[in-house]
Amino acid sequence: TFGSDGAKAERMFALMDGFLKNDSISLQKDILHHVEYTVARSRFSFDDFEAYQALAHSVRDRLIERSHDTQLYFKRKDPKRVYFLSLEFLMGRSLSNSVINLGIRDQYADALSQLGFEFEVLAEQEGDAALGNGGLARLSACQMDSMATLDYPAWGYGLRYEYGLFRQVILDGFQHEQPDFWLNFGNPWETERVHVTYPVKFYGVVEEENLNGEKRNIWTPGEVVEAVAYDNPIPGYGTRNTITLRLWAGKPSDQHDMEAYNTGDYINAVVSRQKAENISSVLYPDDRSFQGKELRLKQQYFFVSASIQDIIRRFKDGHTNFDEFPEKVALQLNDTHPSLAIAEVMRVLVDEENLGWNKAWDIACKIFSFTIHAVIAEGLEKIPVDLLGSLLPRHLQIIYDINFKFVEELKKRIGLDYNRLSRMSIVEEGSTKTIRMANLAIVCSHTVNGVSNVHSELLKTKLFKDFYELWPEKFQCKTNGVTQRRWIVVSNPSLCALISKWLGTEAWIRDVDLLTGLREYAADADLQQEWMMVKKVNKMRLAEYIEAMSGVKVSLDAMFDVQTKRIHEYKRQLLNILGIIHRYDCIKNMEKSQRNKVVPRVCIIGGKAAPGYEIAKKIIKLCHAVAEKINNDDDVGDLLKLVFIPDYNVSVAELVIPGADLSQHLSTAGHEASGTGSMKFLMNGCLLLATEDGSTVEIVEEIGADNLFLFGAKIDEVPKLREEGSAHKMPLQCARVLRMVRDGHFGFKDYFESLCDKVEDNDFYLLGSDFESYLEAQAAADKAFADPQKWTQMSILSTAGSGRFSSDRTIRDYAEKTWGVEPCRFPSDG
Ligand code: GL7
Ligand code: PLP
Repeated sequence: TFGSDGAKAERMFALMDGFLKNDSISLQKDILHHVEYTVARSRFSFDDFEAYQALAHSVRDRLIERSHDTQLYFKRKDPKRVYFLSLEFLMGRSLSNSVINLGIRDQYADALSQLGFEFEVLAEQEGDAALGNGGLARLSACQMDSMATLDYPAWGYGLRYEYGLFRQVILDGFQHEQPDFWLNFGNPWETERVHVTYPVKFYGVVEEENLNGEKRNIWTPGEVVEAVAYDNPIPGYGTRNTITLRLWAGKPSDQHDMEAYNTGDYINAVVSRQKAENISSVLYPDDRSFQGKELRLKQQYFFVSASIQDIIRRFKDGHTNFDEFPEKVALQLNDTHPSLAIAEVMRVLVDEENLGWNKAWDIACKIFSFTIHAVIAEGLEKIPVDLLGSLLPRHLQIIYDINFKFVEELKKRIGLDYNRLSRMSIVEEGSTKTIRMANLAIVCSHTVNGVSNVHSELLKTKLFKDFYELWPEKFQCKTNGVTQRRWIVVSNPSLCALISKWLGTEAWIRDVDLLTGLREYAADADLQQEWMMVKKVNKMRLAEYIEAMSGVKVSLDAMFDVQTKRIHEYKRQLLNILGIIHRYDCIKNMEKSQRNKVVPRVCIIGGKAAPGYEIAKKIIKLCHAVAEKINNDDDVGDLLKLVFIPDYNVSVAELVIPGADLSQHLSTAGHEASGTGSMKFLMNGCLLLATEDGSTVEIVEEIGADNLFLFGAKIDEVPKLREEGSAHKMPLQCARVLRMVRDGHFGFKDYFESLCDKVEDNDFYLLGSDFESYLEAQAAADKAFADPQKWTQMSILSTAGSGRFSSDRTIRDYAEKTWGVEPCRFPSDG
């Protein structure tokens, strides 16, 4: 390193603009070098996939160089760092995003064309890194991009699953799950750090020992697994800073079970060693509810323990006094999944660093902050005490101790209100005693936040009211955001160029508030013309994809109406499908002469259902059954098409979102904590048809209710409507479409019966009561679409108002108000 010669180091940093050159000849040589020596193919003969691999390795070299510089710089400046702990990261592809953030996309495209390849074609060779389920996981990825771009000294920590989110395959309209063994052909972006490994302990016993008059708890584990680091570089845009997403994989430890070898059971010992790798092998594909499964708990602790060991090692490299720990470390808990980190930090500080309980607790309370992504209590993790006690006996003791002290303190503050005490307790008594992970996280964190204004209010007034009343100062709101780098610059290059042209600058890519500058041109006929052209090009791209996937030819003049997201009852894809059946029914019953008034639509639905979520799977089947009927009805032709896009993931989203005219966000009010898909559609000039839920409420504030189509019950109306239950009348149109399904109009009538029952019996998600209002909003959308100028103006205003929903804004807010970290920018322009 640079030692004590600060001036020399300063000079080094100023001089260095990287060892690798980015001119076309250097890039060509680098790519060919990797073809020959990394991919091990002849440089005179290699195919697209091999070219992609070599290209990726040459980009990786540049990323590594920058990430070394960044880390050395951080080390020298020693700023407070933020560690973002998340069990899920939905990164998607890395190639295009990396070269764009590095600012060398055009140079690479040029170099490749000299070699006879096309950048776009090679980019299509890359598979998705899908180490997460949906919105929560994609949010982590967007936030990493913003942390890098805004020069924050940040690290991401997670798990390197060998099987990412399952691939969705549709057979006869039914969802089937196939494993996503995404590492099959290697992963050119990651670097295995064979020297960055930590032992992670499980099971065993805890014994109290008396050491020189002091009591100490000694945990003797029954199993030890080694965690190995895999580093993934995250380049910032317009900066040389490149931060790291460190993912842990399990490997057998030498300490694993020497006993078994010694007793001579060699084969079983080897087989059992292999089990260590299972910890990080598969991502849990359910984004609805947690399951008290041992493997899941093991995954949580495994990644938490390795991360905390790594963080403490980095701190100790330069610091000896733990009093400084909170000045150097902020730990962000992304949902409750990593909240065992609290017990782990306490264990390390008390048992290994011997700081004493009070001092350790004081430190822990200064470093943790906690984001809640759930809306309802049932979504919160509760870990059975028996399970926790057997897997992590010392942690259970620590959690009991935290709870004991918390409850004692609480009694002093609120008296002996036993109902409230039992609601707030970290330990839930009951037939199965459980640990409430959210309560643990709230008790220890200095800041707790929701992910939209309405969600943050709900946390204060409903879900965690007791805690809010105790500690109002802890509760904050951090409305989610998405990165405009991936969601405009990478995925919609034509729109990107158009925006830059009209704003006269590319500065909005780092300073997204500049997008508001588009407002003054929203009615400009020239901009509108160019805007429509861009949309058309993107629709063409999407139409080709649809035809390739489903064989359905769609008209570019039709409104492309999209609902893509995980399939959930609360997201109400069923409402969408019932609306489509209604539309079909209306067209069929219309005089032929009237049909020219119908606004043609291509309805696009996509999303995965959790493998065990029967109702969600039926919704997918219903969508296919209805599509089959409509798409083969020549009488309806281009007036209505319905397509299901299989295997919705980040790459598919990058294709679908820019090509959408309208996008639907139909959650029953009060159920979507935020929603982030809507923000991506908004940025891409797509109009929203939505309920006033989650972040939509803020989108309305930003773009005005005139520029989108709102419908449905509001959050505070929902409880009353539910109480009225079946007493409220099902609207006739809704009853009619349900009848069509029940009568077997789309086949499979027995199979769909339970779907219809759900709506007609208790209608928890209020499809019936929102149906008319939904149809009205749809009619308003048709009317607006029939007026291209008006529609285009609304579209421009949507993009212009999307700046507030950039993850740059979210991350700056976390950094300033929650983490207390400051930018630490490598002294160069990138
Ligand atoms: C979620 C919320 O459901 C979603 O509304 C939110 O946008 C997202 C990111 O904050 O978090 N919570 C959750 O468990 N998943 C989500 O997508 C899977
Ligand atoms: N899945 C993928 C692949 C996404 O890109 C997104 C976008 O945010 C989501 C899920 C979340 O969508 P929504 O917020 O609409 O649920």
